[in-house]
Amino acid sequence: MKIISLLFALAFILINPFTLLAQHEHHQMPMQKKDTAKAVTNPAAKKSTPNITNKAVRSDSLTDRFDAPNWVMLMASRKVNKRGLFSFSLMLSADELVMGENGYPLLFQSGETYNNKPLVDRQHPHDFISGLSVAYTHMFNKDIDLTAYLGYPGEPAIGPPAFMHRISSINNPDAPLGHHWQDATHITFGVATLGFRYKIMKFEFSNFTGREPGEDRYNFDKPRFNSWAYRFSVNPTDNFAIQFSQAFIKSPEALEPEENITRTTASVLQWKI
Ligand SMILES: [Cu+2]
Repeated sequence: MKIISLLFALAFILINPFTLLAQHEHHQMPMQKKDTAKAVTNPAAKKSTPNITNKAVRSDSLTDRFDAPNWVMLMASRKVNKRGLFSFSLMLSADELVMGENGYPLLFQSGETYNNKPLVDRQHPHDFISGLSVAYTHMFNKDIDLTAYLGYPGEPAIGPPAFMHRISSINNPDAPLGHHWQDATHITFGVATLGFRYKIMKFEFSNFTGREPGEDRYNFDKPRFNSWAYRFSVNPTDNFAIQFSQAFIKSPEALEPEENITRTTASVLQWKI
């Protein structure tokens, strides 16, 4: 296949020494020690103080405190006849290689597991192959086109673009705290989406695998195609994107396989560079 345009959308490894430093200072703060001492000497406080700390975050191991989320994305597209566009995308992440199997420290973050326990105050590493997809768009006229998309893994039509594709991640590559609830579906092993665009509006419908990626970040999880989603978006100007979406996700969490989730999201993105 002749690739006529090859685009590196994001190609960086971001190491954030300030986060490391902040974690370190926090750990060393004398105030912290004083508070802990108080809590221990006052039995009432001891009983009522919930354990909101995460051992892993406060551990002295340097690897547990290392924060360097990273990803690289490759996109290629090719015109097919006069009205078609074929595109391919690949997204790779060396999160696990760089930061280990339990990801990086992120206060109040949750989502996915490490050694079959929920991750708390940490962001899980992303899969080595975080995206591998093909899409075909057929233009009927300048106002109307139809897109078919297949991803393994890929991103179903739920929510705003995942945080790593948002412009805000250029300055802050750490996952936002809403990641697990809002756009965690961006790595889904098995997605098929149909999208219909009319002028500035787009309607998409996805069939996908509900289960989130497993702890093995180097494999391809089993495709199940047991969940559904739709998204309605409007892009009124070049720097405004509005969407409303709903997803019916079957058994997303490995630790709570009986639970299904209906996720409803609405977002407005505005950017300026
Ligand atoms: Cu993610």
